[in-house]
Amino acid sequence: MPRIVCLWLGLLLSFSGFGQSDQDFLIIPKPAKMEVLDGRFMFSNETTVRFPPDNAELKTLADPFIRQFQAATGFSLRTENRPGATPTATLLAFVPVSDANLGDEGYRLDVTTTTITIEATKPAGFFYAIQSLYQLLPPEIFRSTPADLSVNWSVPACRIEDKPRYGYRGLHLDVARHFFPVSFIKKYIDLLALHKFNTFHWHLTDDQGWRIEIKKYPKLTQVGSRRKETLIGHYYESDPQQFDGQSYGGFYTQDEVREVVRYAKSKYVTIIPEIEMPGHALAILAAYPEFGCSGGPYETATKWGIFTDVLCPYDRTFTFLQDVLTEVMTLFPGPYIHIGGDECPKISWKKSPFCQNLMKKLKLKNENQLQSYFISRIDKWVSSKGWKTIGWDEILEGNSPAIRVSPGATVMSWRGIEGGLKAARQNHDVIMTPGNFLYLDHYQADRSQEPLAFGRFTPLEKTYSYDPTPADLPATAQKHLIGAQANVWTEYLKTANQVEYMVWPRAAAVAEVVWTPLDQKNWPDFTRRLPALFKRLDALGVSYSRAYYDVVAETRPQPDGTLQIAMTTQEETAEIRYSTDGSTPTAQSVRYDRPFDLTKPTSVKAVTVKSGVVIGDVQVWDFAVSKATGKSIQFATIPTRPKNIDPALLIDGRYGTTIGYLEEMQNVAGVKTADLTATLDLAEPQSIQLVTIGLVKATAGAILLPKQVDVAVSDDGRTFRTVKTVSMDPRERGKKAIIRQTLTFEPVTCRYVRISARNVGKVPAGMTQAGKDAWVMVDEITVE
Ligand code: TNX
Repeated sequence: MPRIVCLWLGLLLSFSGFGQSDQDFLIIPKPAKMEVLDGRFMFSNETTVRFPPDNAELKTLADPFIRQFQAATGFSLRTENRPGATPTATLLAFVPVSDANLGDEGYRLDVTTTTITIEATKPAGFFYAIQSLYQLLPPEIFRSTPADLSVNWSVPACRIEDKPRYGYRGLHLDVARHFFPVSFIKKYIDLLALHKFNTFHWHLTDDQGWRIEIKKYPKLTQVGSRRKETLIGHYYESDPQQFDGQSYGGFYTQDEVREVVRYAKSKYVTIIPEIEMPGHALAILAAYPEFGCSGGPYETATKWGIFTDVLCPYDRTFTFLQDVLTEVMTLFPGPYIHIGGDECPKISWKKSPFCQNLMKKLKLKNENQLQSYFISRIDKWVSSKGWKTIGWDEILEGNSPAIRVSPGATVMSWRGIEGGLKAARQNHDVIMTPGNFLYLDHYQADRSQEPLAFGRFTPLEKTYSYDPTPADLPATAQKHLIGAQANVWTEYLKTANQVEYMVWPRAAAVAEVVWTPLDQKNWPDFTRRLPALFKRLDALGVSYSRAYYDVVAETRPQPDGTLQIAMTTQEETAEIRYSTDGSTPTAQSVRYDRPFDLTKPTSVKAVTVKSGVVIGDVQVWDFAVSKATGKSIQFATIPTRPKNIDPALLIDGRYGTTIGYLEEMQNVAGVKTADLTATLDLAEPQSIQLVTIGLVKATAGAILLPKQVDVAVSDDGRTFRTVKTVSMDPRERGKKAIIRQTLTFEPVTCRYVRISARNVGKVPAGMTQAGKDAWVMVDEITVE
């Protein structure tokens, strides 16, 4: 009797005596339906592949599988029309069927002990069946050289019937901020296809570089593909900002683009090119200043963000864009072209007499309507060529009954989900790409342990949890929600390895979001399949992130003044090993069984270990332990960064970090314009002689050193006497940092300690943020 396999497949398999094991059925994205059968299908040199003789497309589809199989296993599968196939040999058969249930991308994969039968209505379905077959095989199948002889080249008998939840399943890559060569783009597409994505959104142009050859406008690549240098580190890293002084550039020739498009097609991936307008267009303006309102000169951007110089809606600008899009249309298959539309400041239009006249002539009320005019004029032209427009959700802004994008325009919803849902209710097709779930440039783990990234925090589980279609969306709007896409912006991703690190495994979670039916989606079951994914990615040479295995440490200050450390890792079947002596932990280090206490400042390092092998990256923390540990603390003015602050954050044993954008600094407390004053209650009189406090300096973000820090003590918490005052210069600029200030004084016995960091108030003249309200921000306070 076949068993219906539902959520807890792993449990079922672990005691099944039918030749399957928990190494089986590790397909990502999880198929819609899967039944486990008895026995296994063994591949051998005698296995024959059969497809209808007159079906060239199926042969083209099967050939790469046969080649890869040979490379990894050393077996050469026979195709049936080759002589010598024996009737007893096992058979892999491709059988076209007509079955409306399967749709264009669905398939059935029937595995018995002697035969694998793949049924589908369209080539894409066969292609996805092969991707599932790869993943039923051992991960070594992805090797480019034969694996060792011990690998069992078999697949478990089963019956899979599968089709995608959404028709649009996308992954994006920004090649403008950093450029990636054709070889990498092909590898990226390989991985997309393996996880049953069908769309690659190629973000080809932006302020920092134009990356596609346009024959009619050679300066786009001659000038616009290069920038003279690049910002070092994070946006607010240094004040003034520091640049690397290295010219940077790159672009794809039209031949290369054609080659990539052809390659993607062979993997059933459609490429959508994005040509950004009217904002994010500095690279165009650098090459052709006549399309800007001020006439220039302009230069290709050397840092990130939003720039006020944008395309000016002259007729000649539209002629230029139409010419560019005409060439783009000869290179890509269609039907979609992405025209950007996001983050277009209106400042240059406000200043431009041309724009103001145009607005009058067109009876436009404001510059938002001018943006709408811009987008709808291009959209109309694109539609007239039989193509479909996609734009970021801003393309609906400023629409009026008179001037609006065509109903056929598709909206990519990136600023949360509301814009997308609204567009769907207005009957626009919508692709969901909400930043807080699907932006893979965000951190996926503790930022203090990670390579530099854009800022926010979107761990694997958060990405996995995303459901594009809210249950309460009316059915008429639901049908417009055609799918979802993860975006990969590359401001901080300079190398191919860094891109892969950010994308995998999170893109595998996205694959399951867009392919797997909601009732089959299950986080614990996904994590059961993760180790297999990692092995596949190892075999494919992908630099994925192991953050899923990271040890997470929690500090728990105790009333007795010790600091308890509790550690966890998401991978429950793994052990945690750690050290407290500064050494790198190994599989032989102390095993973590229960929380432990620190009595002095300590560097703790930890790692996850499975079957005696280290599987995660080493995590390192320096914990503070002092007379402040386990005591209580109060603020005179409640800090507003972070929101809803717990004052104990300043004595929780954890130092802060300034990594990320200003709002994303961790374990720091900030007050605007006022002083930051914290009073510690040491519970009983104690002798103290030293206080340390971390002072954040990020002057580009108006976070200044205080003009003075003082320490005062008290016996009753009411009358304080100052024991130490240190002055400093709030105008000190330079690299963003947390500066640890040590304040020593004659030993004094007291119960209360008050530390004040005095705010300069307004940012002094001559500084980057001159005149703005200044912040004082501090991290961990220690007392000795
Ligand atoms: C916003 S998402 C942008 C991009 C940036 C990204 C960084 C979108 C349509 N615009 O230009 O690269 O944030 O996450």
